[in-house]
Amino acid sequence: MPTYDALKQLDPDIYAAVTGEMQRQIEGVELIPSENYISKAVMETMGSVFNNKYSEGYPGRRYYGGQTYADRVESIAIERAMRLFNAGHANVQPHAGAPANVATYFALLEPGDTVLGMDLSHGGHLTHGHPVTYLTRIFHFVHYKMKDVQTGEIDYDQMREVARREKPRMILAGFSAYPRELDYASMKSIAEEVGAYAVADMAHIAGLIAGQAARNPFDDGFDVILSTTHKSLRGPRGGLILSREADLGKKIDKAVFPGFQGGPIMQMVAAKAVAFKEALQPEFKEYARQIVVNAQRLAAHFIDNGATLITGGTDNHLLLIDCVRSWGIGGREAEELFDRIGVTLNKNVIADDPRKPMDPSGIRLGTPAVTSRGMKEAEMERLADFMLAAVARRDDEAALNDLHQEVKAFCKQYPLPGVG
Ligand code: DSN
Repeated sequence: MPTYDALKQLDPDIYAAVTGEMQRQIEGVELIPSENYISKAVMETMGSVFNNKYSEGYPGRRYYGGQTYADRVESIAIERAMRLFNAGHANVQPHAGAPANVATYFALLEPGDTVLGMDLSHGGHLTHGHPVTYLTRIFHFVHYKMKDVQTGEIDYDQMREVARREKPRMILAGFSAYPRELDYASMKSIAEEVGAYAVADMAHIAGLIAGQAARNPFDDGFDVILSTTHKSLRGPRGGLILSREADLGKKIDKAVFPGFQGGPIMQMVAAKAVAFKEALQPEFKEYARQIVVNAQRLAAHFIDNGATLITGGTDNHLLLIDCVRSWGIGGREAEELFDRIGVTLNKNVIADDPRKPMDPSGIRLGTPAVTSRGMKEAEMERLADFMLAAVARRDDEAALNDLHQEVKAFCKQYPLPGVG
């Protein structure tokens, strides 16, 4: 386990917070579907001397000197990302997912252009055109929804009608809270008909695509894939933009730098390269497969015990539970209840939620992190049982304390990757 000796000596307050967080992660169950545990090699690279380097530009075309090693790591990261996703071009510099999305809009759109993306309460993301973002001051967003929340089916005929009427310049696939596989071929055909770019925001499922446990939108002709690197892909926090054609990549490079960002965060670029190497190994395929198997077992166990899941199950790494229908409590109450027993997840809106985002009807949970910890189907049932017991005994302080101790003891059997 890391000892953080220098930090302890210099700054006891931050040392206490870092070690406190480490302990929280060791003793708790992480079910937030966008979180994961990086390996020790990725963590070492993130803490490396590349932090000290400015590298505006791209390999072989930098504005400052001293780029021998920065060029090397960025070139390796680009080559590995392209190989992993079968892409014609990769930009590994976006600082995070939202900047990757914004830079792509700047690369491919003009102010006033229309984007057709998934509605937030049906699973989309803020950057797909929610009115709270500044993006809606620049671009015009229209949205599609599920036609049936029982199955999660999207109405592609309606999407085509909206596209014919609104003439979007970009059609966005992708989500942060949708448990089903999308029909990329239909979306691409709609995009082609109206002359739009087909762009997939795969931040949540990038690890599943890399591990071939989910479909790669490039196989259906998508133009661009956007991603983060820290979710199911299990790398450092950061963003990634891939394009099928190298030519589009030139526009994207210009938009990322100098269009939108300054210097790349080079220790993260290096750590992305390391994570991509891990994802290229045969065992990553098994990891990706197990994420989905675990999510499906978790879903089945909740359903068998009377819970209502949005779309009735999952094809990927995440589940959405309607807590009001399932247990007569709101999402915030459920999040706080599970926190009490050491199970971390997040409250989440459900489709056309009548409640407010800070106290919605649902919770969102997922399996990338627990799968990294080595848990399999039997452990998923155990986790669901802890949570169901907490719901049943939610007014019994002593029972919740006992459950918390049980969760801690359970977690000790599964060492935290990167930490031990
Ligand atoms: N915060 C990420 C998630 O949890 O889905 C998306 O930005």
